[in-house]
Amino acid sequence: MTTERILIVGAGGQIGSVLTDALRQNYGNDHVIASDMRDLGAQAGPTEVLNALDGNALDHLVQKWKITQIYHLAAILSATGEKDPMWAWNINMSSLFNVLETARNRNIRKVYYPSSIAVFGESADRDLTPQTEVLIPATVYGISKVAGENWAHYYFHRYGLDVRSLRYPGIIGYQSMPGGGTTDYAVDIYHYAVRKEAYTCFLSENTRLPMLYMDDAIRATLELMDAPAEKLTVRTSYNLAGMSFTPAEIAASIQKVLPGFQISYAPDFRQAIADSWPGAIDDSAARADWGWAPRYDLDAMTHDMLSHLHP
Ligand code: AKB
Repeated sequence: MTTERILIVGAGGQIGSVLTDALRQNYGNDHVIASDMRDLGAQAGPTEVLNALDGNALDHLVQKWKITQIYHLAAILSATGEKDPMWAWNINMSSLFNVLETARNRNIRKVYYPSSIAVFGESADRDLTPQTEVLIPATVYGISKVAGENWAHYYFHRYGLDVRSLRYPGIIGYQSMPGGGTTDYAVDIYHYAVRKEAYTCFLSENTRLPMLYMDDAIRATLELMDAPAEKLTVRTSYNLAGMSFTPAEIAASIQKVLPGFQISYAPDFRQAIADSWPGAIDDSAARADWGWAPRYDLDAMTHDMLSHLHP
């Protein structure tokens, strides 16, 4: 019987909702408390309404549920953040500080904080971005993740707080919809395909970006959090890779299963964000330190997505 009690902040989001189910399977429904800004409704385990900007409310929940681990998934993503940079910065940083300070004060055992490929930008190697790279992001989201990674590193070295982090690429899953990212097209496209609708992509056809299937993303997160602390050599955030593809390549993968599927291109402001990101990243540190290996390539993902979404 586990003594762990896990609080998920942002459990209503694309990754948070799937991670909640996975953690409940591992730890038991009552050991995982799902919190979000909005009411999550009836679930298999406890839920709470939490505004992550309210540090006192967070501290109260941690005491109420005798929390031992926090997964902090609430954030404003790349595309939404560009519409109001100061608002996005405030939400992303204030919520992180609330989590880090509560964790430090309440002797939380482990914290999970996702970073992103959005930390990379100007002067990064686009072809296979190394773990240790110059970080000059083009978005406020990326800036907040660079800062967040460094605060995670600081809390680990200064206070011994065991914060762990992954630089997620675009995450694609059938279980939930993304909200406000530049990689969202790669989820939307499957929903259009199963409805037999043509899809107009907001990125140009040859825009290559790193992506990861949801099953792999969840497994990576759980494996990192389960890894022995002494194995972890990266205390900012680990590069994490699965596959890389362009909109034209994902469309071709869908057309192998649904030959009538059609795509056209109308790049908008998100093109500039995508152009600032790498096409592929080098995750050899994650592979060496805690045995990371993705299981899904593009066609395997397409098969799984379409078989789950098919009406
Ligand atoms: C986004 O597109 O903003 C996110 C990310 C890559 O972090 N999906």
